[in-house]
Amino acid sequence: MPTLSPPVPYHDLHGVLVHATLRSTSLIAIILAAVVGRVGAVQTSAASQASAGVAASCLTRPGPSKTLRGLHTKPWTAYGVVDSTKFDATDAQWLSPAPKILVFVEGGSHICWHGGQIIGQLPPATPWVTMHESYGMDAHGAFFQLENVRIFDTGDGVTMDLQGDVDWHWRDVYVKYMRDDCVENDFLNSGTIENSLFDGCYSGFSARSYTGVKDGSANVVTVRHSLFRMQAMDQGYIRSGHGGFWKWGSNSPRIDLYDTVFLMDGPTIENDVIMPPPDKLRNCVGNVMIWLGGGPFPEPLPTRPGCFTLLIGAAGLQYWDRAVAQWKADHPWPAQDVAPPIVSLWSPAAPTTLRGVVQLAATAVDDEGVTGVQFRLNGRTLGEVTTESPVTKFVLSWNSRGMANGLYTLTAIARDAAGNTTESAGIQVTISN
Ligand SMILES: [Ca+2]
Ligand SMILES: [Ca+2]
Repeated sequence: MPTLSPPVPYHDLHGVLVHATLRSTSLIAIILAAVVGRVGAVQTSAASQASAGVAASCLTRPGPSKTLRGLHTKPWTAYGVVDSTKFDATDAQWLSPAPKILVFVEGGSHICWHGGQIIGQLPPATPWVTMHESYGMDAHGAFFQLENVRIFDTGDGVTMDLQGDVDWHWRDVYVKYMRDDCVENDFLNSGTIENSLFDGCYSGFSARSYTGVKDGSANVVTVRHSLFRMQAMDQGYIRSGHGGFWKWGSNSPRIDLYDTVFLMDGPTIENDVIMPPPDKLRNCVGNVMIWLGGGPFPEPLPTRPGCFTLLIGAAGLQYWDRAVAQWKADHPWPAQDVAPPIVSLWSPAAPTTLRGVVQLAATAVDDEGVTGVQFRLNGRTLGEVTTESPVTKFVLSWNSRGMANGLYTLTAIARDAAGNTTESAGIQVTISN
């Protein structure tokens, strides 16, 4: 009997995919030795930079202070913020299913934003066009410093999309499951990202202008000691998948790139690129590209020594997992988990007929982590609780002959470690055996 397949292929991040992009085992061994040697070096330099306070917290600067607290369930705005205002949002959380700008801050120069958690709640099946209008945060003003904020499940993580948003600075930011751009800088300003984790982006870093935006090709964006992972989304611009890291044009800024790790599990489905455009890459030292996709890595690597190291397969995945674990150890997070997971049915994704043994699949993601997904038919549980494999996917093989023929509503319930649960929207299925 037929089994259901996902509507389109998705990539298995945790599959062990070792591809022969390197020509000899000895060369692989040399590169692995060099990279393994540098794991310590990168982490040491990142840790020393964090502890040395290359950029001390902007809360220590002079200026008026505002402390934000509590759980906000509606979008929040601050217009006309005076120069050098410091927002301490350490004890604030935003949790909203609205496809809107969840936090909007606009004003003068040298605004400081520290901490807080911004959590979207739109399920993975939400169309891209809706997610495209959703933003974790709009940060407007010259010399805006953003630090220690966590953002989950919006379209863009943070956007600086005004001409005056010059010389922005992010550090210790954590952006997860971002359905459009993890970083949006479409007015092509200079900016810096450091010590930040981008764990699951549809597109990585956008600096591609609208008409009327000033030429930014003399500007520079600097990324250092950071981690970027692309994540195939159920709903992309045209189809499922993900873009590349750099959404860049001829008038976009130059790039300085240091000690940053990138993970890619398949080709880009967007009009963008995985590697920094060669004519835009100014300084480049100590970066790692992890390729888990099929076939050889799809773009040329920069030839300059010490710029990028390519890792593939299990060694690459291990390198990534260790780097993320180190980042999280360096960024302890005491906040209570207030947010339930987001979950949608992935297969079937539309009304269908089930016969025999079928594969049921849900996509579920949590701001912290999903511990399991349980499928239900008319509210009655089906089979065992499923665990995540591959990343974001929960699959149950189920024999539909155990249920009488007829029309049912299929749902999936996702649970996080704190016991928060969400039940997906239902899909009508007809069992016919
Ligand atoms: Ca965007
Ligand atoms: Ca949670």
